[in-house]
Formats: sequence, structure tokens, C-alpha cells
Amino acid sequence: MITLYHAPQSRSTRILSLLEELGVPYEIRPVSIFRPMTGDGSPDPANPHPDKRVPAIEHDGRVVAESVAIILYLCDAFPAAGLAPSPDDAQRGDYLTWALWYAAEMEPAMFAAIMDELDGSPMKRRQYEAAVHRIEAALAKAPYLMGDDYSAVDLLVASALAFARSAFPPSAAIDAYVERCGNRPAALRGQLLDDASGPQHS
Ligand SMILES: N[C@@H](CCC(=O)N[C@@H](CS)C(=O)NCC(=O)O)C(=O)O
Repeated sequence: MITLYHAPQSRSTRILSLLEELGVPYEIRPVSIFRPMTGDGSPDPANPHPDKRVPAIEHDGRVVAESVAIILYLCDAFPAAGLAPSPDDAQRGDYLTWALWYAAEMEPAMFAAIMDELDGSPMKRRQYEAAVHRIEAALAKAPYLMGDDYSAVDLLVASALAFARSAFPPSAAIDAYVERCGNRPAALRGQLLDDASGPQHS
């Protein structure tokens, strides 16, 4: 059994969608978190995440934290859903590159844009422009980051684009990609579960 430690409208929302994609049994354990944007909420002692953040999962007594780690872990543990190339697949390197690139490059660039830090830092501006370029170049070639098929890295990247769409430049290709990924039945079910799991937060 998998337990997802979840707070609504947070980075754990995409793990709800992932679990729906995987079609495996799981339970949602709501936890409170501190919300730095509003100052609401407080860390929950029941949350096994080392920093009392979300997402965290527990699977067969093991705790996994960090969005990307959880996604890689679950897609390998439940390969039947076909969301990740196996370790011997030729696309595995590409998949790991996108997943780690998201955490190391895209998310910091996205938050630099959200916090209006790009004009004050040529280094952050360069990282941001490289991130945008990489997404646009991939979507100019194919409907998904790794080609014709949806994968877990699309769930990751598209959820961030949806969360902070205005932090990225206007682009019909990005809009269509966000819609394509967000309209998947599993993503819609994940969103409904998120809406039902707690009060609205800004
Ligand atoms: N890099 C982490 C970030 C986790 C994170 O910051 N989660 C936020 C919610 S979106 C949180 O739990 N914040 C509570 C806090 O900062 O104490 C991941 O992707 O899992």
C-alpha cells in the first residue's frame, strides 16, 4: 500500500495525478504545511518528510520524499503504466536528463521569474532563457518532451508550467501542451481529488 502525504494545491497535487496514472491502490493522508506565500499553516508532526514538506510517500514501510525522487521511484516500482523507460531502454538517459533538469534547472529558473529576479542577475536570466528554449525546442519537434508518447517527465514539467504559466513567455505550443497534459483523465481525477482534499490556499 502507498500512502501519499498531501496538502491541497501544492507539489503533492501532481503526485495524486501520477498515482491515478499508475492505477495502483493508495491512500491520501492530509497533512498541514507552512505556506510561505501567505504565512498560513504549520508543519505537521504526522508528516514523515524530513523537512515536514509535501510530497512524501510511504511504500511498504519506506519513506520517499522530493517530487522527482517520488516520480522516478513510483514509475520504476509500477512499470506497467508505461510512464517511464526501463533502465535498459534507449530513452532512459533522455528521461533521467529531463527529470533531473526539471529539479536543477527549470524549477529554480521558474521561481527566479516568479520572484522578479531575472533583471538583477545575468546568470539567472541565462538559466531562465535556456530553460524556456529547451521546452520550446522539444515541443517544436513532438507533442511530448520525449517524442510521441506521454511520460512521467511530461507530468512533472507540464504541472509546473500550469502552476506558473505567466512566468513563461506566451506560446501556443506551451499552451497546447499544458492543456494536453492537464486534460488527461488521470490528471482530471487528480485535480478533483485535490479539490476535495482541503480548503483553498493562495
Ligand atoms: N523540492 C521539493 C519542494 C517541496 C516543497 O517545498 N513543498 C512545499 C509545498 S508546494 C511545502 O511543503 N512547503 C512547506 C514548507 O516550506 O515548510 C519537492 O519538489 O518535493
